Amino acid sequence: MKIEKSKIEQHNSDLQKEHQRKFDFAVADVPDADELLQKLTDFQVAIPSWALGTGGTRFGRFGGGGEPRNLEEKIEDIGLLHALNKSSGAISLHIPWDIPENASHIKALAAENDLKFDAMNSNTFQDQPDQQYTYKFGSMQNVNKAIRKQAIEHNIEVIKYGIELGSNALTVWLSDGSCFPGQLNFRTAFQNTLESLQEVYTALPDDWKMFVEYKAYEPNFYSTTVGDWGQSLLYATKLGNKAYTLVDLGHHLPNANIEQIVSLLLMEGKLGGFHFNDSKYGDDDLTVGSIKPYQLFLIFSELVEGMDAKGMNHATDLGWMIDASHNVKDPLEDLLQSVETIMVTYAQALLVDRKKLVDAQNNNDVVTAQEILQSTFRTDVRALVAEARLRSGGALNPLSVYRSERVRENLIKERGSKTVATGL
Ligand code: PSV
Ligand code: MN
Repeated sequence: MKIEKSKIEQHNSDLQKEHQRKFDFAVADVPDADELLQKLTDFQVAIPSWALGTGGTRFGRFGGGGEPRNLEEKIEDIGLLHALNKSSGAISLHIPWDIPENASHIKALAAENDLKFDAMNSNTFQDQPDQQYTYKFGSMQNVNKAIRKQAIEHNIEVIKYGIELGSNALTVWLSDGSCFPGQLNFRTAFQNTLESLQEVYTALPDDWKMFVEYKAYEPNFYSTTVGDWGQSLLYATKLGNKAYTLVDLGHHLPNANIEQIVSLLLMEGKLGGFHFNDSKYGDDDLTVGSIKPYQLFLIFSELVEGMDAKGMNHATDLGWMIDASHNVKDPLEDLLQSVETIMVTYAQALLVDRKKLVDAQNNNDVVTAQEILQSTFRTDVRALVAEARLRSGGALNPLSVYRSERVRENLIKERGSKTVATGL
């Protein structure tokens, strides 16, 4: 399904007067509004191909209908989101859930929808029907060399698909680890994993990056072989300058100071990619900013400060992706909410008065430092984000157009009520 441009224009003209009033108010306090709006326009968040259907837990899954049945329909869904918000201009594929059988056709379809191919994701955390060896006891860490080889070859195949599509990054997330003490030797597991990653790294084109994603636990519950940012950084450092750490917000133990982690990784030039979601307890994969919006703001504040300190381009020097799951909401509505929150939080982080903050820090003025951050966090920047969207041809209120155009109902009519997106 496509939303006609005229519908978005009609919606915008209906809201224009109200928007202008809010925008005039918000922009009055912004020192360089054009620069800010340009940064917001440039910033794009990739949507993973596996987030377009209803997720589930090990207790069940309650599909909402109209889910994309193939890669083409996934691209159409992201195209629809992007037409509405103009900030979702990239797709991240998971192999083998989304093998591009005909790469030039898939590339053309993505271009038609104004989408780029973000990082490619490999999968050695599940067994596939045609696979020779099982990953039950790990993939790259496995004590069996033939199993490690199978995992290496899979990753190299993923790179090949990515080259055909014009991607330039590989994200490796390993579920490797152990469920019980004594099950494996930590150093052997690390060394096997490192050697396997090294072989994949050798196959990486010069202009590609490799993201090593860490996760504290799940599906393994005693140890994880890439369990935290220290281990990821160790692998990335040993691999070389094309390897980076990837931070997924849900992959930390409770109350971890993620803003400090990203700050130090940026300082070391080793932060490569980012997966947005939110959580209350574990890797809950909830809508971005739905549980801990202030933490998200503090993380964004460090990202902006750290990237500026290195002269990095906010939009292109890191890989930005949503990695969420939608159990009770319409996945597309949830993604619109997540992207909106990311844009709002990014805008707020851009508005932090860095000079005043540095002065407060240098004077050990804790109260002022806190006031600066909290008053920026409490500033309503939604009209600034909406203005950037308007200037790019998006909708002032994407969610409202999505609902008034009855997108889900139409998708159910088109695709049926029982479809299940691949990978779910
Ligand atoms: C693992 O929990 C993860 O965050 C990795 O990024 C995976 O590739 C993704 O979720 C999808 O399962
Ligand atoms: Mn992730």
